[in-house]
Amino acid sequence: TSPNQTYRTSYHFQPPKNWMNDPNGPLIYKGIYHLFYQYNPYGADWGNIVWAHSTSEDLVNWIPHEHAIYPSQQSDINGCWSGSTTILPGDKPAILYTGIDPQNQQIQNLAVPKNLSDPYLTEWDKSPNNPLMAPTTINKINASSFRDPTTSWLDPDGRWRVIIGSKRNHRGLAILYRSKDFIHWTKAQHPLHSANGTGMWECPDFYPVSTSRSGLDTSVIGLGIKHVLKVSLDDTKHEYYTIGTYDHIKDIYIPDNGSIDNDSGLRYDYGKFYASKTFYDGLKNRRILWGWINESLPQPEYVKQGWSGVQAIPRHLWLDKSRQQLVQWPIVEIETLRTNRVDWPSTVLKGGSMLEVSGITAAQADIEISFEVPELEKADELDQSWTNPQTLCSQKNASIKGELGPFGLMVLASKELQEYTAVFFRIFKGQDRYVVLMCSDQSRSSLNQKTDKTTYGSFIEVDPIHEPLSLRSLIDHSIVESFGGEGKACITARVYPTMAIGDEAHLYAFNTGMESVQISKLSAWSMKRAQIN
Ligand code: DQQ
Repeated sequence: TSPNQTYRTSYHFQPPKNWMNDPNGPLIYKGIYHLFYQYNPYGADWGNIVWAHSTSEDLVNWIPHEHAIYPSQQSDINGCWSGSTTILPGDKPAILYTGIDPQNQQIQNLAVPKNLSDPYLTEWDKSPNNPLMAPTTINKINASSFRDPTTSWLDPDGRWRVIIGSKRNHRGLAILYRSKDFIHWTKAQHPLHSANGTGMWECPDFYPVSTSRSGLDTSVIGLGIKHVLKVSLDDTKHEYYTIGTYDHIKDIYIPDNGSIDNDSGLRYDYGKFYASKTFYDGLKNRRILWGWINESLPQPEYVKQGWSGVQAIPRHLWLDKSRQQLVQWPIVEIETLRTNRVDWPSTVLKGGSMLEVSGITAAQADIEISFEVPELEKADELDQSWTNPQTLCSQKNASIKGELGPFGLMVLASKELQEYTAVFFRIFKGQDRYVVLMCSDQSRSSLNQKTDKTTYGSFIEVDPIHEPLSLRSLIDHSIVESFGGEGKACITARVYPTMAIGDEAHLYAFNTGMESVQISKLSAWSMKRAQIN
């Protein structure tokens, strides 16, 4: 049966049908970008997992290939789970991935290209040495919590390092292995890092960053460089990262502030975004992030629909000048899909008003808007107890009037506003500064009772006295990917409107607050359809 097309995307990466989850082993080879992904060839729910494979010359348009890795030997007969690629000396890609063996143990395998002169890397040979890493009675690794090898890095001592996600009791672990030849791996005594109370660490990612937008290849160490450790928490399906220092002599990672295990942790995305992975793009000198946007439909519904899961638009990422967080921005190539540009002159958006952004296809659009707020001193006081931004966004949803805000965008909105997704800001007066909250409110996104309508939110490190408050949203039928403060906070939502579909979808700038705000800039575009698979 062919999948229901209503909510399929026009420029986000999807296979033609069936289940997709984690992005795997992204890389660039001989000028061609590769994306592998967790895929079920037989249905729209999770299972029978293989590495499906597509390639692209521009990260926008993709062609499909045969599955790169699928169950074929003892060491992966029950599934080919997530993993990463590493470019070995001589420009030789290598995949490390988790195989599920006949006893359903999680073990780590190696695969290398059959033919290095094929830029599409369509065929992969599994190592006769598989598995390279496995749980034993001596290493005491938990055989059902040992998966998702990272891209490896080479230290000055000439040995490769890789980390594997794991847990012991409720402590999340980044188990470290070392190897001289990429085949024989020895487990280090200590994990690279661990944290109590987090549960299983899935899909860890570990890489160097600097405040330059130029990215760093994974083995680079040195002055001015920080490291990022990201983990995906199986218990909550949220990802957290910290910024810190990698001590390559002691082989440990030390976060600068806080840790993964407290809930003030940093996230790439405060909405639906999971099992993400970065890679270094040596062609354009940048680090790129891929992440899976998981479903907001319940399982029987997405099975009925015939497809499930989308990849977020790849994001260029770097270290913010504060060195306290990352900044992310959709790859510049996505702008080649922009068409029908609409610009507004500077416009006052009065309290309690809304203005339609017309002239573009509102269900398939890219919009950038900036606000200036003249009367900051009028801001409501921030209550000391309002520490959780997501809770605050749910309590003060898009319909709750404040002094400054909510103001922002109503997207995928039906004409009479029976349905809308609201992405907006509120400004509060904190102890010694203004505090900006960014929310994505899905509570009215659909009349369909069955979809997950959780509201998301984040505080965002912008100073509204000195800089305009900017918001960019990528809208693609059932996806709203929003970037606040030039990429300082990102929120991705998965929505299933029943009325605001296709030409019936509208886009508005709105201000439900008491005070006026100024729209200092607004540019919006229809997005053309990309050629995807
Ligand atoms: N998905 C894979 C696992 C990984 C999980 C299985 C994260 O390797 O831990 O499909 O979504």
